[in-house]
Amino acid sequence: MALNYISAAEAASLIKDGYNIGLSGFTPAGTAKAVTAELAKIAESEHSKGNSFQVSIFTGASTGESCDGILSRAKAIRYRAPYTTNTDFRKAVNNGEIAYNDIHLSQMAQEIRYGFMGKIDIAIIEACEVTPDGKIYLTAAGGISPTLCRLAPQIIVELNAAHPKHSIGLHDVYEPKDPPYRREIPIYKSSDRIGTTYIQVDPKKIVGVVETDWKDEARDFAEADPITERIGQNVADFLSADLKRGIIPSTFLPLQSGVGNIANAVLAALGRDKSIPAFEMYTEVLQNAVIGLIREGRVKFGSTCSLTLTNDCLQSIYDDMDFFRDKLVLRPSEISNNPEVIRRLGVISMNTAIEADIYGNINSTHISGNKMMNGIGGSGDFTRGAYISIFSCPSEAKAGKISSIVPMVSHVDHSEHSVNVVITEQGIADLRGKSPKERAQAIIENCAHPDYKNILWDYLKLTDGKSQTPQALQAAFGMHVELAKSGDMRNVNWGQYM
Ligand code: 0RQ
Repeated sequence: MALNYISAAEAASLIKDGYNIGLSGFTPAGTAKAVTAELAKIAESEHSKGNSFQVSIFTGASTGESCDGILSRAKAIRYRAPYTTNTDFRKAVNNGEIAYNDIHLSQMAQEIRYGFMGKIDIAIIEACEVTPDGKIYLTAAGGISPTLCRLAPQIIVELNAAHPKHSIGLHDVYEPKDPPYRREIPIYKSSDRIGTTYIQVDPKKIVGVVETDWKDEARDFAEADPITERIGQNVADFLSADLKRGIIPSTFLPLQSGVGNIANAVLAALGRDKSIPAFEMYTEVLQNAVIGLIREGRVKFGSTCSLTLTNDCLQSIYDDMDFFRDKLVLRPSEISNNPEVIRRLGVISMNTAIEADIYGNINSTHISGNKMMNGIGGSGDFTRGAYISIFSCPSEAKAGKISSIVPMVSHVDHSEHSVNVVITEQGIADLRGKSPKERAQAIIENCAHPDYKNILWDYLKLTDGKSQTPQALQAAFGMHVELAKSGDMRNVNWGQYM
C-alpha cells in the first residue's frame, strides 16, 4: 500500500476539537513537532472566531517548544499527561488553564491501555523511516509510541530527516501484555534486547506521512558550577565508599540518573572517579555527560528511553553509529522505567529534589506546595525499586533565601520509606537503617546549609522530641510561611509558634 505524503497543515486539519492526541517522544527527544506547530494555528484561528478548540495530549514525557510551548500559548491544551518542562506550559498550569496529570512515567502506556484516560483519537509519531507495509522506525526516544500506535485508529508519521535512516537498530520495541496475562519482562542485564527494532502497524491506519527536517528541541546544560561539582563529588564518594565496604558488588550495579544540570554534573563526577569501575546505565534519559563517558569506556552500556542530548551531541552519535550501535538501546518508557526490571537489576537511582525534609520525605515537583515545577518524571519508578535510592539538591536556592532542607516538605513525591540517601553540596546523609529521629540528626548535620542548621535544630526544640516522628504541626510549614511573607526563610521566628 502506497504511503500518503501530506503537508503538516493538512495533517493538523485531521485533528478535531476535543481530540485525544498521542505523541511520540520523551524529554523532548523524538517528539513529533511539525503537526503540533500547525495545530496551534488552527486553534488560534478557531478561537478568533469565537469557537472552542482544545485537545488533550498524551506523551512519554516532556515535549519541546513546538508542542507544549506553542500549544500552551495558543490555549489549545485542555489536558496533558505526564511530565513537562516548558516554561509557558508551567505558567498555564499554575494559572489553572490546563488540567495536568503528573503520573509515574512507567505507568503512562498501561494507564492508556487500561482505559483510565479515555481513547486515543490520533497518534503523531516521529520516525526516521516508515515502510509501505507499516513498519515505523522511531527516532531519539521510545516513549509510549508502541501503545499509541496499537490503540490509535489513525496515525500521522512525521518522517524527520534530522534523524538519519542509518540510526535504525537503536530501538528495542516491546509491549507487555496486560493482567491477567502479563508475564515477567525478560530483561536480566541492561543490554538485553527482547523486542523488535520497529513498531508494526496496519498500514491502513497511517493516514499521512509528513516529511520534515526538524532538529530535536532539548535544552542546553548550564556549565557545572562549584555547587553542582561538589554534589557530584559527594555522590561519587558515597558510591565509592559503599563499593569498598562491599555493600555494592565489585562488578558495580547499573545506574539511573534523572534530567537537569545536577544530574549531568553527578554523572560527570562518577565518570572521573576511577575508584568506581566502568559501569552500565539502566535509565530513562541519557544526557551529554554519559555520551562522553561511553566514548572513554567509563560507561560500558546505556539502556535508556531517550537520548536527551544537545543536537551536536546527538549528531556525533549518528556520525559514529558503528561505535555506538552495540553500546546503546532505546526502550519504551514502560520498559526503561519498569519497577520489576529495576528491582531485579539492582539499579542505583539518582534523582533530584526541590526540597527534602528532616525525615527524608522528598518534594521533586512543587514550589511552596502548590505551584508545579516540572513533574515527578521517572523518579518514583526508579526510587521504589532501587537497590539504593539517592536524592540530591543544592542545600539552598534563590541566593540563600530558600533552604532545601525543611521541617516538613510542602508536597510529597517520595516518602521517607523509599528514600535511602540525601546528598547536598554540604555532605551526605545516609538514612539506611536509621529511625526518623536518627535521620533528622543526619540530614540537618550533614546536608543543611550552615545558615539554616540552627534554624532546623531550633525547630526540633518545638517538638516533643520523643514521638516516632517528632513534628510541631503548628510550625511545620513555618519556613514556607515566612518565605511567602518576607521572601526569605532565614527570617523565620519560631517564637511565635511556642
Ligand atoms: O530555578 O534557575 O530560576 O533559579 O529550580 O534548579 O538547581 O538548576 O536544578 O535543573 O537539576 O532541576 C528538581 C526541578 C531540579 C528537576 C528539578 C529552582 C532553582 C532553579 C532548577 P532558577 P537547578 P535542575 C527525571 C526524574 C523532577 C524529578 C526527577 C526536576 C530551578 O530535576 O524537575 O528527578 N526533577 N525526575 O532555583 C524554589 C526550592 C527550589 C527552587 C530549586 N526549594 N524552592 N525554587 N529551585 N529548589 C525526569 C524524568 O523522568 C524525565
